[in-house]
Amino acid sequence: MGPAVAVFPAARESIRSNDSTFPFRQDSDFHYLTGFPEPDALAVLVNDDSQRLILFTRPRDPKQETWTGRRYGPEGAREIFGADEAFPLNELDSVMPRILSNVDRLFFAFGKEEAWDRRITGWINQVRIKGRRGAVSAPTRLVDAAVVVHEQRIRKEAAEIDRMRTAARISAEAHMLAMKACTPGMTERDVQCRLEYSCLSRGARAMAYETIVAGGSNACVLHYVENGNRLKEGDLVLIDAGCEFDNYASDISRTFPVSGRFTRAQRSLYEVVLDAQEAGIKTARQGETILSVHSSVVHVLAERLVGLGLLEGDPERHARICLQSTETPDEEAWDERLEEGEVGLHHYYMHNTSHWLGLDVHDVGRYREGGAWRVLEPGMVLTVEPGIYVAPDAEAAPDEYRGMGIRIEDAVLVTEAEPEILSESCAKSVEEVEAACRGRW
Ligand SMILES: [Mn+2]
Repeated sequence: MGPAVAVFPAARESIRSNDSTFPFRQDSDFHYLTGFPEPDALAVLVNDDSQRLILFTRPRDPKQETWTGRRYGPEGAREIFGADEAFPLNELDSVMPRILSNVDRLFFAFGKEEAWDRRITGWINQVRIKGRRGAVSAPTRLVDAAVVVHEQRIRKEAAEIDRMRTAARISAEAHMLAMKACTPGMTERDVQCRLEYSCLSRGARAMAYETIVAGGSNACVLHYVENGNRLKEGDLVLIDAGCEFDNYASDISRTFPVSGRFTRAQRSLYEVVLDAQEAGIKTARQGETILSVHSSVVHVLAERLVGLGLLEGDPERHARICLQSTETPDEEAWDERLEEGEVGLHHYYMHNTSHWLGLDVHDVGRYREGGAWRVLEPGMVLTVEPGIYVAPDAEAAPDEYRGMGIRIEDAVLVTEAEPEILSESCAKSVEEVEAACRGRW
């Protein structure tokens, strides 16, 4: 195969209004390949006789830097980030056609940002025009660079796992601080602030996603981020929150009593979700799949919800129907269905058990290969996050469980041996959680 070039743009700064911007977060693929933290940069990987990294960056500009912060400039790109060559951004249009000359394959994630699509097409056309005079040839094969990098990102290296462990440890501490701080009468926002304060003061730059603090039946709204209600004595509160450390995400959910002690009913339902989560984590081993993790979870939930009177009939049948509901959203296509008016497990557990975790909270990488769920390998990180959500108006449910939403979530690293729970240090059993609420865990 002939020479190849891959092109990866950094994230842009996005304007909030006038000259203020939203907090900048580097593009994950760009960060993965370069570590370069500035906007308005472009990485070019060249594979011909040599293998080179070329970075285009904003030029040094002392006047501008006084306003918007220091820049590394092309010199810093070479000296600190190991670029073999570096140019100021304003030389892009003159340098890139030269780099793309006599290249066979061009790797680029077309379709993500129109401005880059057009600019790159422009460079290719310039090479083509020159090529008509016979001197050079333009790339003839365009390959989706995103797929290539995403398949690399799904298997984490040791340095990445270290960062993910740190992110998880910081978030675990923050969850326990929230348990300790929480008292009836506080607002969900009060608890959110304490949790995020803890993360940021321990070295995280930002949260990895919007923090969910959901008191009482707000927990039945899966992505509740209003966080504006008051927490009531006797209610549970569900927190789904995780920080980012060095651009790597963590993702933890815990559910605990506002007043620090589970009621009998809360405890029963909590232990169902906990046992299901533990069964899921045990399944997260090499050779298994995200579907088999989900299946372990669903079987425990079905069995135990029949025991509590939230479901009726054969648990095995409920598990089968629930698994169908997550595989095939179209109910008409199921080969087994609920009776008219019958309540199924998917009415209480309507989401999947796992997603990949890495630089992004819902990380990249294929879930299936050729239609089949992909096999778990050492180095992959996935969440295991079962939940049970009993809406306040769930008429078929026993009174005592109505309005309860419980989710328990940890991230798990698949290894050659036992799964490693990255957020292991976070209180989770009933006893641990009640102790953490008293500040004694
Ligand atoms: Mn999650």
